[in-house]
Amino acid sequence: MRILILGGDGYLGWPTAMHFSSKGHEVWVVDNYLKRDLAKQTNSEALISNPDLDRRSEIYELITGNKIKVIIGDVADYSTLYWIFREFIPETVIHYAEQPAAPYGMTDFEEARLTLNNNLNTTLNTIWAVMEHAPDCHIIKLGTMGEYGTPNIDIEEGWLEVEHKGRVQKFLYPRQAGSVYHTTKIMDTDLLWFYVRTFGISVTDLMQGPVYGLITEQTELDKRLLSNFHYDDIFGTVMNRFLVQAVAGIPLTVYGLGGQTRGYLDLRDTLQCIELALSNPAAKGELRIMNQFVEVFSVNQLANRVKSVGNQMGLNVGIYLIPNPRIELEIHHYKPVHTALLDLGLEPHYLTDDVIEKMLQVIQAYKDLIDPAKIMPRVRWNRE
Ligand code: USQ
Repeated sequence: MRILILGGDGYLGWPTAMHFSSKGHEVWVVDNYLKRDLAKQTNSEALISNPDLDRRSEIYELITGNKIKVIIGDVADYSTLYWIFREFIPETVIHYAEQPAAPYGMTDFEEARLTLNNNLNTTLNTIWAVMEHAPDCHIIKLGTMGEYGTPNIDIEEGWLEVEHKGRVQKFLYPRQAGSVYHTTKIMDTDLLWFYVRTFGISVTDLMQGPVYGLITEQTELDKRLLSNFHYDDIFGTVMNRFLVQAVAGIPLTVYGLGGQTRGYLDLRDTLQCIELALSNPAAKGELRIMNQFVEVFSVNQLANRVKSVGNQMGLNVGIYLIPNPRIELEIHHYKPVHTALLDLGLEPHYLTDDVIEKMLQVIQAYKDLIDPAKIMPRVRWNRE
């Protein structure tokens, strides 16, 4: 299959590219290094400095014999995406080309505007490139569980049937995000839904929870193929941050009461879920929404798991409850449905003690690269 990956340099994009290329698909990746640039500007560089995409693709080809074609370009610029689609005519496009960090978008006005402009333009451009040059192409779009927020009712998988004054209709599940970044994902879903119901394109929108981990089958081939793993307060997700803090001997930074609950998944399961979506495409005129996570944990539960495994390994792991830099519920109901991907055949990797231990061991090799200045939160939702 011809697979186009937008945002191919990212934490998820690069492992996805190697995964599909290793299965014999023809893979092109596009990226403009936006995330690398923002990370540099904010002193939030990844733990392991990765070679650029051209170099990573060369290394990958030398080791495996498989090719990944790299295009350095901005998906938010339609003329770039237009020629790529005209030339490649992808059968599936996987859209990761977004500013992915909630704290970054909450920094100030310019950061909010960049997040909004980039994320909505990349989505609109993808939709139009498909409609104009590859109308049969299936769009797989990475959304977020954060679109739903933390409502006081169970979270359904994308849609909710509403009965009102004796009549019934299915609507997008009500969404109320906790950051401008998460709000752009809601807007993306609305845009996709408009073009699906009006022009009949085929879309899978994956509501993903926070991802952890840095190991996939292909990253094991050579350490230069590792994903760009962040542990900073801006681009790092909570579990990855806790793993690095445990190795560095810094108490785990639980925000507020630590009852914030989310659905988590292993990086390897992101690849599995994307593959399941790709092999079982949405129909034309269908917006298929699937909740993409494996297990539900509170921040306190994650911290306690890392502490317990870390201490068994001889690390000295403490937990530090710090004032929450975000505005979010710290104790709340959280019961999201997540059966669609399991029904398609997802075989989850669970967060066992062995998995935590293996991740800590990998990170221990990079202990000297950990910069403690990147740990404490620098962005606050409350601007006072
Ligand atoms: N948290 C801590 N301590 C930390 C970091 C985070 O207690 O040191 C808490 C946060 O306050 C939050 C929870 O952990 O309640 C998750 O935070 P996160 O930074 O791991 O995740 P989030 O900002 O929501 O964003 C991440 C990805 C984003 C993706 C999202 C899925 O950056 O791209 O969309 O996870 S979800 O959280 O389900 O919306």
